[in-house]
Amino acid sequence: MTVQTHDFANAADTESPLDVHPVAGRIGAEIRGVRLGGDIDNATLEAIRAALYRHKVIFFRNQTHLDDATHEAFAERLGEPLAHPTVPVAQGSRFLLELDSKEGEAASAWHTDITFLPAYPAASILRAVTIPPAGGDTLWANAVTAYATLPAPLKALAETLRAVHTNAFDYAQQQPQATSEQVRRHREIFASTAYETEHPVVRVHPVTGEKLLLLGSFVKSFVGFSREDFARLFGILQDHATKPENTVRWRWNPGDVAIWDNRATQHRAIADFGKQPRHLRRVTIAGDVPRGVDGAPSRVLKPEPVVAVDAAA
Ligand SMILES: O=C(O)CCC(=O)C(=O)O
Ligand SMILES: [Fe+2]
Repeated sequence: MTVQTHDFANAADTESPLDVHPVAGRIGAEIRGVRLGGDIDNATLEAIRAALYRHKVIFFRNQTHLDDATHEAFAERLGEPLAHPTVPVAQGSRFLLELDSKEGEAASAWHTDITFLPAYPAASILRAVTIPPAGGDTLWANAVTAYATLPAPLKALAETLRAVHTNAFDYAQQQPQATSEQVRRHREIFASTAYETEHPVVRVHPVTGEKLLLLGSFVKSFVGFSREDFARLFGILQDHATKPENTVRWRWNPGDVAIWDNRATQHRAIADFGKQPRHLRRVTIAGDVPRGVDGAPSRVLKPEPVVAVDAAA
């Protein structure tokens, strides 16, 4: 029997020196035979970077040798690590964000990390420490194919939109099951400084040149839209971006590492694991200020930028 191979968006790169196994049809690949760490050789690092841009999220099993220090050391090889702007780093670490579920909570709304900042992270590196025997998977969606599969009139409309992203949203409204302690933590830690940034809804990826949809749960409005019109149009675009066909789902084992192109994806946890322990640690890599299709950059709204006063004026 002849096996026919047909093109699909997420095919493996025949030129890659790595052992790459695409997971879903549009996004995600597992890479085997690599040991991550600060001592990784340059050729492997470059091949990892290429696989990251191609597959948008890449997975490595059995990285149980990693601890906080070697996780950070690997991140420093990939780029410039960036601590979370409001959540204190995990004890004893320089950049690590701890995601330790208490009472079953997890980041279960679709989002791109830290888009309330203008130069939000280019990539995130997430390491699984404790994973429930069942449940607690993570989903990623491809923001490039999300744009590419829109009908032409919606592409044209999306390219004209600007969205306001903020960390100071109503957590209790977004997570109606949240305990009062979780709501308090959101307000007093996550949103202790309110950040707001206006981004283009269609961003041009600075490395691949691909157009992509920049949305997710930090978006609170479209510039010039009423609440109602925003909610409907956001729903159309966001639902399109996160259709199952556009996603990959990862079943974690402790010691797994996922690295995603945080410019080209959204992701969310699946909070189906009750009160079983679930603990992961993340390092993010600094990004750049987005530009829309017209070349216009993103704009900081809060904290209010200090405008230099011209002494001569
Ligand atoms: O807990 C998860 O599965 C995802 C957490 C998350 O959003 C992140 O690490 O950025
Ligand atoms: Fe996240």
